[in-house]
Amino acid sequence: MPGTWLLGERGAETDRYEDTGTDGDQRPRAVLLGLRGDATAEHDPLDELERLAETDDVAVVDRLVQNRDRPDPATYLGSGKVTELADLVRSHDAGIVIADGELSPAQLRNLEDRVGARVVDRTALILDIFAQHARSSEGKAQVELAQLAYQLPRLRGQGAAMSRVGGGRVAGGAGMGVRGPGEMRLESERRHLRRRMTTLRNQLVQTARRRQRTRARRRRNRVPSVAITGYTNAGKSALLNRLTGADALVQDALFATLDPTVRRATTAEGDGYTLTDTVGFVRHLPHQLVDAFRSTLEEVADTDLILHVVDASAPDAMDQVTAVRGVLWEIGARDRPELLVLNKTDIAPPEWLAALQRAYPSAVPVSALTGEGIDDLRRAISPALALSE
Ligand SMILES: Nc1nc2c(ncn2[C@@H]2O[C@H](COP(=O)(O)OP(=O)(O)OP(=O)(O)O)[C@@H](O)[C@H]2O)c(=O)[nH]1
Ligand SMILES: [Mg+2]
Repeated sequence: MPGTWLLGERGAETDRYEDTGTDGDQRPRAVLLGLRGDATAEHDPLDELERLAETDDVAVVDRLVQNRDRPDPATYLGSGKVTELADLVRSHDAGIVIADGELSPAQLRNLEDRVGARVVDRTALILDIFAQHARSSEGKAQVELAQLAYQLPRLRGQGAAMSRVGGGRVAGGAGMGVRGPGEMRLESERRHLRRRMTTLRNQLVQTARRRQRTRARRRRNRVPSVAITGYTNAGKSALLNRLTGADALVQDALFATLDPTVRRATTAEGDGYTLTDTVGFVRHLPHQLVDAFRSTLEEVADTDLILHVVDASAPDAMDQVTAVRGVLWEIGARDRPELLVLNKTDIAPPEWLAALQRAYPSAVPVSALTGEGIDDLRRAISPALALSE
């Protein structure tokens, strides 16, 4: 059952979040929490967090934002705001607080204790969505590995009253020889997790090797490869379907696609190439996921051409482009030729589309939904592929 183990100690024994819903809506209720260093920012970062929460079947009942540059090291929020948050949680009868960032183990723990609700950070939320959407055994193993990497420093040693020794500090000397049962328990849990992580890594290495062999074979046969990449929900799978007649899952949800799909496609001149649809990116993609999905992502880094799909109807489309390029950089794909595709022209406000075209003059506008611009895209793909020879 996915989604059970990432929520820290309090989530370990329940399936998913506990149900705190009242009346018709059975979904767990959450208050979103964010810090804003730059109050003048054009779009509210909590909008994206809300979409992530909805994708994970959580009802958002309120938001709390504090203006400060840096999180409080102990409680993330300043202490006055913590009280405000606790009141808000109580008045909405919310069972969860979702924070827009990655909280340290101590911040999570302190905030939970002071607020009286489970505190989930953005990283845990994204990991949970991935767990819900993983289908293949490789995808499941990758997600589990990422979840364990997240969980390892956050273990608390269940059942025992832990001395307030933060994770990893036991070896510092102070507590030597006076370890209580909680610490023993904690160490055995850590050992268990590490063993499982090793098993998963070994399993993933095997799959990665298989994948490398397939790629090498295609290269020998001189079949060019194109990878579709882009921000989550940009329309990557819809574009794959439009270009190849595939029936990949298209959904108005974040991270609908996790497992790569490879299809044969043909250029305007009739030359064959492979087109791969794969996992989408997001701002601050958790590093545990980047690590665990490295072999999937390397498939992108290893292609002849990257089709970078942009949702032209998103108010923050340019930021999304920057975020995607950041991940491409991180996975070693920075020197790959990139063709930008401005998707959803059917619903993008014309002035946004015009601004994007000014910013990215060689980008091709299309609508994967209506098919508009797809022929132009086909025509643009062949020279881009030829360039990469
Ligand atoms: N109006 C409009 N909607 C589109 C277009 N292309 C995709 N969509 C919609 O956008 C949503 C996301 O499409 P997907 O193809 O699943 O997006 P994706 O990039 O594969 O998303 P993930 O796999 O979740 O990262 C769906 O609701 C699609 O119907 C388009 O050209 N126009
Ligand atoms: Mg998809």
